[in-house]
Amino acid sequence: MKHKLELIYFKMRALAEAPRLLFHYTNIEYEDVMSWDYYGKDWSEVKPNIPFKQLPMLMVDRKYQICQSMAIMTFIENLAGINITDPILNAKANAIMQSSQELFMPLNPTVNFATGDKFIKKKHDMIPFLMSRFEDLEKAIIENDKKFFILDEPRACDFVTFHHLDLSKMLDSSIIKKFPRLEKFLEDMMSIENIKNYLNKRPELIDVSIDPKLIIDGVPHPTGVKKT
Ligand SMILES: N[C@@H](CCC(=O)N[C@@H](CS)C(=O)NCC(=O)O)C(=O)O
Repeated sequence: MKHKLELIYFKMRALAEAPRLLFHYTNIEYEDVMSWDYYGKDWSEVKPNIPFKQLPMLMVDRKYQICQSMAIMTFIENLAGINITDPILNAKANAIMQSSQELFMPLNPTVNFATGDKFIKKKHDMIPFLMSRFEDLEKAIIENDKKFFILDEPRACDFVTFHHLDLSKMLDSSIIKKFPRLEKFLEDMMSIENIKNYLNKRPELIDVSIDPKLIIDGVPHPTGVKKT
């Protein structure tokens, strides 16, 4: 059964990115909609009525509200019929997905919003955590001995990991270079045709650490939760 799928979010490259990548990989049609366009109101008015008061949220058939980006990922995998059914592999995949998702804070807000000295301090403070988590991820992908983290084809955990590793390059491009197996993983993900196409056409994130903006339909917009 085909569903109407609307992914509601803001102007930032953060938690909607893995769902977008997975939608493109699985060729599932969906629409990206900004919160203010969907609701016709400012986020401050919308927030109290959203199930967990945050976005992204996937609206299914204008009826079901799926919050929490990891729940959205699992839902897309199930819709596409690519969910990992082996309980051990499924648990391993979830551990990878959760461990990568923990990179969200403070990596994503820093890249999308921090500027000047605040950016420098936040970056400096988070580097030990990033190094340690990247080390764990590199070890996991080497031990599993497949092309991607669990299988020879990517699954939800790979798209979540891809997003955070890819974003880390905008914080400091030298970190990922210390992890050759993770760099190879990024290359393998980027060479998947649908992913390559999506990455080439997605809004570009510019002026990180100075005055971050997303270029949407050719127009630079400051990152954030407000209509511009
Ligand atoms: N655990 C949630 C976190 C969602 C989250 O932090 N959303 C942020 C944007 S990335 C948000 O809604 N910010 C606006 C607000 O909290 O009012 C998830 O994975 O979806």
